[in-house]
Order: sequence, then structure tokens, then C-alpha cells
Amino acid sequence: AFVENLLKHPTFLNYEYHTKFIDETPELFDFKKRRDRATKILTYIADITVNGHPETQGRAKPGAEAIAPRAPAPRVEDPKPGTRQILDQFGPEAVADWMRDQTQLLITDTTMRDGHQSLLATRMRSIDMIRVAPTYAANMDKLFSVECWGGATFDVAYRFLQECPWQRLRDIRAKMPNIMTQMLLRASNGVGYTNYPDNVVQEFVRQAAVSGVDVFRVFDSLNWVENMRVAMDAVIKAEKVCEGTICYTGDINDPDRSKYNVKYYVGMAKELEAAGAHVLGLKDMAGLLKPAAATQLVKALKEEVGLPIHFHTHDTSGAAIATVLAASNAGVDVVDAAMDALSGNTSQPTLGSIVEALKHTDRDTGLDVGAIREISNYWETVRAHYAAFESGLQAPASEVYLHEMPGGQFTNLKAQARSLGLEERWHEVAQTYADVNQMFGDIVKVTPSSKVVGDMALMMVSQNLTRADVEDPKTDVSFPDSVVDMMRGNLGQPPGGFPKGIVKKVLKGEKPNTDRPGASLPPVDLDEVRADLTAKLDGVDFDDEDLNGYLMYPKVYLDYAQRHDTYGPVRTLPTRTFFYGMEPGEEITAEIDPGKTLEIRMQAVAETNEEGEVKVFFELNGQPRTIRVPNRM
Ligand code: BTN
Ligand code: 3PY
Ligand code: ZN
Repeated sequence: AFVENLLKHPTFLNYEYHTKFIDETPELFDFKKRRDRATKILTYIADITVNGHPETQGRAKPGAEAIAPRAPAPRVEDPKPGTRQILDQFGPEAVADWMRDQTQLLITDTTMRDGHQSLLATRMRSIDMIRVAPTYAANMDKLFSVECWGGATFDVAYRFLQECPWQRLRDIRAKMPNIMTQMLLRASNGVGYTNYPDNVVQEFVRQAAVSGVDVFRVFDSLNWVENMRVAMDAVIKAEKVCEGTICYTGDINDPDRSKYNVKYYVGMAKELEAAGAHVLGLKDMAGLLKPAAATQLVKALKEEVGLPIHFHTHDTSGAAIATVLAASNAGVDVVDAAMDALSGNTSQPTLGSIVEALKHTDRDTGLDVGAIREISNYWETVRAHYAAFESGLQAPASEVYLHEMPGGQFTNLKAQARSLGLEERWHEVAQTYADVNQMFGDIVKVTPSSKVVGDMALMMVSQNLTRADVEDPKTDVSFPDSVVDMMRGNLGQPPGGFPKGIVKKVLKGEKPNTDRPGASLPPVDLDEVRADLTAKLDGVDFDDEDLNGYLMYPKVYLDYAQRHDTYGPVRTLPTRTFFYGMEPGEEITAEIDPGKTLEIRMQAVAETNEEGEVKVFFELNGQPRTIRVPNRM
């Protein structure tokens, strides 16, 4: 029943995902049709070649610089032991102790998660990450961690990339055995947009730990520690590193924003310490922490809390490196950065430049700038294949201090505004986003609360409503579902609660729930869900990873599973082939299992016949193969 309810949940009804193809061609989703994997992959390539990929249609194409990415050579055969070995042999407290003993600034590389989430709409495919993982292990063994999982990457993998996020994690883990992997977990919201029952969160964390996550950055979208405990306890139970995280908003030095001052953040940090965090995360998701404020805040946290501090920011303003250096001077233990080619703007600050800035100082990171350049050059080549997902953002902008949009939301919301015909009113959207924030009581804006503020702002701009109009008891406003959901208390409570006036207006007198949402959600019967999934998948095998995917995203998972049954392991295809198909005469390889490689050559594409079908001629490992696909163009 939980899953059924979730399917009816406004978040799922509202959320845009691509179902056009499935709706139009249900016959392809007949599970009973069993074909070998090579045929399935050829069918996929033929279909994309003839019809194009829905995600790249009408978008920029990769240019001439988009040659096949080649990972730089590992500099040693056996990677040196790294942070992963400390965790595995001595446990998470030992990792925290080790961190406190280091003088160098430690670095987390976010390229494989937040970097592409913030610059390329989260569309980076696993193969582009897995290919370079051995190079990270060999050449970057001094990294604190590699953030490569969680946040938006989980559902995007299923939804748009037709691949299993769990397999991505296992593969990176296997090829990078010496550096800790790191994920972003939205506490009770898991890697979704809504509050899940406690046992779903617990089961998800258990599975993520088994499949390969070492560091869990746990945050709550309203900074409510009460709503973080279930996830934090599950991480602690799994003996992984629990990074209890503060989301930074506002400006500690602005006398008009006294709600979020140093005292507030220190208080929250103490709560997180008492809740058992091994590391304190300071997550500046919009990039609002200014350099002088970083000096002050990091000093205060260091003095008042015993935990090592891990700082995360975004470079939307262009000032992030100044803030990182200030935090470093104030004694922060670890900072997040993205490899140069995927850094800057709404992404993290530039890893190579931070390393250079600290060279020959007492916080010298010890990372090799030559190795960084090589890996960044690799990412540059990878990025060229994702031209369709570039945002076109031209420059950093101080406007971020006005709207406070998280880096991961900025380009997304801009694209949403464009699709509503509001592109030329973008600065109005930005101002309205700020107004909505004030109307909601000045809240933390990060997934999922940021989506709620964004939904409201778009609604207001498109209907020409001001904050005063919305607050006027005489105006009838039809609020977005996500706003109603948040005011009901389904994302929890912000510090001080939501303003009574707006709650009353949105809920029309209905009483909100101010308790922890998970407290009133009955546990999911996992055996029942297993039986349900068995029936829905009609004989297709699934495991606990799949079950967890289904629990987070029932419909997204089922759509993925159905497409997987039709198209096979398309994750192994080169990115160009995945998004654009093949040209006659072109040859590619795809390793569908370790040691089992398909050599695929496309020979020709025939004309469309009277039935509207196209024959595509291939050579598969030297043998001719013909595939027929419908022409839907
Ligand atoms: C999606 O965008 O739905 C996920 C990626 C896989 C979609 C496949 S690509 C070939 C076929 N054509 C479509 O329009 N969708 C499927
Ligand atoms: C996410 O939750 O995906 C985020 O990146 C929040 O910053
Ligand atoms: Zn971020």
C-alpha cells in the first residue's frame, strides 16, 4: 500500500519524467519476449540511430573535440593504501581521529556527483566514471574521498540514463579500492523528494553501505536534526562515516538576517555531535558563505565542537575559492572541489587551483598537480560528449546572494522557466524566489525544500502574483501541491516553524502536523513489497538493490526495469552511441561482462518500408545481423 500511495503522491504526479515512448509503443514492453543481450543492445542502437534519443533532440551536439575519452595511465601498479583502509581496518572514529591529526587541507573530489549534477543536469553516465576510477586509485591516493553517489544521481540514472545506480557504485568501489566513496543523503527524504517511512530509510542506508558507500553526508532540507536521526543512526550502525551536516543559508554578518547567526549554527553543530556524527558537514549548497564569514564560522565551530569539519560550497558567485582559502586558514579539515574541467559557476570551486594556492604553505594538500591536470583533461573530453546538457550559463553572478538558489537547482529552474515561456523574465523569477523564501519564513533551501520554493516562484511569475497578492486573505490562490505538502509538515519543521499566516492560507484551516513526519508513517512490509515487485516484474529477477530502487521510486524503477528487459545493458555503450546511435561504417566495442566484449559495426540503414519499419544492418563480432525498428520520426 505504501508504494501505491507513493505513486499517488503529489511529488510523483508532478515530477516530470519521460514516458512518451513507453506510452506510444507498449508492445516493446512485453516482458515475455526474451532475446539475448546482444540483440537487445543492437535494437537500442538501431532505434536511437533511426529515431534519435529523446533527451538530446533539439539540443546542441558534441563538437569535433568530442573524441573517445581515454583515461590517463595509472602511475603505479598497486595503488597505495588510502582513507578507505583506515575506515575498513579501524572504523569511522579512527577516520575522524586521523583527520584531526592531519596538517594538510584534505580534499574531496565531487566531479562524479555534484560536479556534473550542477553543470550537466546530472546526466553523466557510469562508464565515463568507471573508466577513470583506476587512475584515481593510482594517481590521487591522497584524496580524502570521491563523492560519486546520491543526491540527484540516483533517480537520474534510472530515469534518463537507463542504468542501475547501484551497479555504478559497485563498479567505482571495485576499481578505486583505496579512496573512500562518498554520497549525499537527504536524511528522511532518502535520495527522493518526500519523507519515507523510517524502515525504508534504514534499509536504503544498509544497502548503500553494503554496495560501497563509505562516507554518508546526511542533511535535512529544513535543518531539522530531529528529522536526521533515523538516517544518521543507520549510518552509525553500518560502521560507516556519518557526516552530520548543517546547511548554510543567509549571511551570519547581516544584522537583518539574525535567524541564521553563528549561535544558530554552533547550536545545530552541537546537536549533530550529540547525535553521533563522526564528522561535521558544512554544506553551503548555494555558495553564500562569504570569506570573512567563513573565517568566523569555522573558528567558532572549531572552538565549540570537537568534530572535524568538512566544507562544501558552490562557485556560483565566483568567490568560492576565496571562501575555501579563508576556511582553510581558519582550520577547516576537508573541502570539496571539482576537477578543473567540471568546476566553477554553479559547480564546486576548482580543485587544481585550490591545490596550487596552498602549495608550499603549511596546508599544502600534497596532491600532485600533474596528476590533476591529466585527470582534468580526461574530464574535459568526457564533458564534450554532454553538450546537449550544458546550461549555457555564461558567467558567475553576485545575484546568487539575492535569490540563494542551490547550485544544483539554478540551471534546472532556469530550464523550467524557459519551458514555461518565462526565460526573458528570469531575473523576476530570481527576485520572486527570494520573496517566496521570506514569505515562508526564511527557510533553508535545498532539495526538496528548494523545489517547493521554486515551484511557488514559477507559479507566481506565470500568474503575475506578488507576495502581497498571495498573502492577501481576499485573493484566492491555488498553491502548487508541493507547497501544500510542505505546509502540512510533510518535510518537517524549519527553525521557529512556518509563519502562521501562510500556513493558514495554504491549508485553508486544516491543521498541520508539526511532529517528525516519519513518526506517523507506518513501516513498510518488505516481504509484501517483494511479492508485489515479483508480480509486477513478471519473472524478471531482482535483488535487494533493485528492491531499494523500487522503494525510493516505484514508477521510475519499473519503467527502468521494463526498458532494461527490452534494451539490455546499454550502460556499456560509449556515451556518443548511447545518445546519438551510430554512423554507417562506424565500429564500437561494448564490454557487457568482464571479459565479454561485443564488437559492433554498423553497415547500413535501409529506407523505411510500408509498415513504417527500418532495417538496420550490423556486424556483431564479425557476423551479419539485421535489426528492424519502427521509424517514429
Ligand atoms: C528515457 O529518456 O526514457 C530513458 C532513456 C531510454 C529511452 C529509450 S531510448 C530509445 C527509446 N526511444 C525513446 O523515446 N525512449 C526509448
Ligand atoms: C541534492 O540533494 O541533490 C543536492 O545537491 C543538494 O545540494
Ligand atoms: Zn552541492
